Amino acid sequence: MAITDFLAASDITSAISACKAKDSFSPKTFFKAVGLSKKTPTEIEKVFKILDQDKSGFIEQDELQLFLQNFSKGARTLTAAETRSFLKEGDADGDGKIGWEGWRLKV
Ligand SMILES: [Ca+2]
Repeated sequence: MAITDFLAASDITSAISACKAKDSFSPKTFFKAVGLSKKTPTEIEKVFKILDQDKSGFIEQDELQLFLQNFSKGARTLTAAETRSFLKEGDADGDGKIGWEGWRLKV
């Protein structure tokens, strides 16, 4: 299962090019641009599982840093500041990683 199986390639391309500049990434804007905001909870859960590369049940900081590359291999990594603020927004219980609850509310 790849993210491109249920998101339009053209949406992914434009979402990634919209945050090409360092520190211009915003999770909310990205999820909207890529069409994820309109997806069903099941599909949103699938994306969560793809992002959780080591299957720990959480999206940790190192996985978050590679966030964009799950959508497109050639995409840049998130900067330290972007990773930090993304984590802060999705980390509902303050344990330093994003669990399913925080992710679901975020998207
Ligand atoms: Ca993980």
